[in-house]
Amino acid sequence: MLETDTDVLDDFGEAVLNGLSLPQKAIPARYFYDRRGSELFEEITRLPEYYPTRTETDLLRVHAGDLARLAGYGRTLVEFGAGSATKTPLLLTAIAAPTYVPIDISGEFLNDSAAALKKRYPTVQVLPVIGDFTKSLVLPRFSGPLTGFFPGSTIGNFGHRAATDLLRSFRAILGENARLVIGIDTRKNPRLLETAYDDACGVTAAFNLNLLHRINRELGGTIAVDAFEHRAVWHDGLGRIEMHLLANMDMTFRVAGQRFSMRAGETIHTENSYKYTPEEARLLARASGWEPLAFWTDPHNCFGLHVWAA
Ligand code: AVJ
Repeated sequence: MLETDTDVLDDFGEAVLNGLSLPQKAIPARYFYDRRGSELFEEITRLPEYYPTRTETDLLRVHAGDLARLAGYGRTLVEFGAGSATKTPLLLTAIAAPTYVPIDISGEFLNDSAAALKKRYPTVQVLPVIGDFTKSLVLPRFSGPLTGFFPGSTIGNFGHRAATDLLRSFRAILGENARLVIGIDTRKNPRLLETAYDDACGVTAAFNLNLLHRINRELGGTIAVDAFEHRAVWHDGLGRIEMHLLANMDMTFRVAGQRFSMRAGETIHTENSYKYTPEEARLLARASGWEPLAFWTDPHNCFGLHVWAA
């Protein structure tokens, strides 16, 4: 019988085999973002139901003057992630950053977006760093204090303990007198949250189900994707939206030579997206060694833009 050699499995393969072996099956959310997944996420950010992207973008625009005063004018800007074509330029211009340092795990994605930015802002020095900012990471030396940028409520994908550890490590990476501009999604009416994560056009469903296609494609999976449904549920006690893939029949399948079975009604947990009240966000700052400096929100209190000081 042909068995896939577990030794040759990459990070993704290992995470999937481990995750499918848990009593509550679970796969970390960072594996959504293959090429197709990244395209689908782009589409999500333009959905009427998905308020975070446009709300945060508006906040960056409206508070450009405040950012210039509070977020470190003329400093090197370090972004945790490859950067968004609309949000990054807004902060870069607001603080008149001479140098931009995007950090991302995907070299391909990073170089594409760095090249695009260089073209639009020829006077900004762009120094991409390929690396995993959830692991230990050292930046080249820069003169003067740094400003970090962590938009999109990406922090919401981390549990409270992991979020605190991550923000603490950002502080260590950025060094003395740093600032952090961070977007954090707000706790709100569960119906609004569930709609934002289960849109009428089914784009978020396609984004979630793409993970199964990715497993089939990259890990020789035999999963019947049609036998799964997208679910988004708000968990009030934990303050998070959970995304799941729900099996609608009993089934067995193989991944990388290993056999798995699922019962009808059983799920694979694919994402947590934690939400914070403004007070909880400030507690998160202090718990990870940052001092909250400023907080702005939209008229509906949908999304929070924070500036913290080291
Ligand atoms: C990119 C992690 C911030 O949690 O809102 C969007 C990802 N998942 N729709 C989020 C996502 C479903 C998004 N983050």
